[in-house]
Amino acid sequence: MINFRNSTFIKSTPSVKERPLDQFPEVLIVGKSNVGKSSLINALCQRKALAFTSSKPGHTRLLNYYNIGDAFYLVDAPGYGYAKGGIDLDRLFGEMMEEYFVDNQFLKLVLLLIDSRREFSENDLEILHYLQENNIPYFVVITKTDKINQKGKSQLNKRLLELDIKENIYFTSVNEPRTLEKLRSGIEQYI
Ligand SMILES: Nc1nc2c(ncn2[C@@H]2O[C@H](COP(=O)(O)OP(=O)(O)OP(=O)(O)O)[C@@H](O)[C@H]2O)c(=O)[nH]1
Ligand SMILES: [Mg+2]
Repeated sequence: MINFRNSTFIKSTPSVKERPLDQFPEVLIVGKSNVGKSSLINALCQRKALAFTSSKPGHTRLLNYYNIGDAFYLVDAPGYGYAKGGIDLDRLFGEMMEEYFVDNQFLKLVLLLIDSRREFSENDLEILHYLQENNIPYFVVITKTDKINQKGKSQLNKRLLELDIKENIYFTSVNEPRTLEKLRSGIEQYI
């Protein structure tokens, strides 16, 4: 069993070339800006402020490495789909990811986060197809499910079916511990 509570922030880096020296398997978290990446890291580790969260999108600009239970790194990537102060986060994300994915023998799993209230964006779909084409294991992690009602849930399920996403879907809310427990066990199977 991996002890998610035993987690520490290791480093922020603009490039995967400067990944931490200790080589652990990596689980990468990607998703649109403000989808809840940093919040999910905190919730998985049951920590309040391991990862910095913000109600303003575009907060995370670097690859952030978190050591989880000395078992693997969770890697928080910059969010895409948001341009701020002349910084093109999509370009930043694209360049960083291109480099990150190439020959990465540490990468075990990608968590693609999707806000339960939003449509899949072009970027989300691009990433999804990239992961599928390159046979990179991934989970589609739906976030903020506490924000949707029954009608929202059925719309969401319809959308997932239309996109032919049938397996490895996790419905999560940082306010619902059971949903996080399921995700933790799912992740453990890939480490
Ligand atoms: N109700 C609810 N709010 C959430 C949940 N997860 C995240 N949020 C809120 O969503 C906002 C954005 O969360 P972050 O975790 O900072 O999002 P991010 O994806 O890291 O954003 P960037 O770093 O800007 O890309 C914050 O106001 C969070 O409190 C959830 O499960 N439920
Ligand atoms: Mg963040």
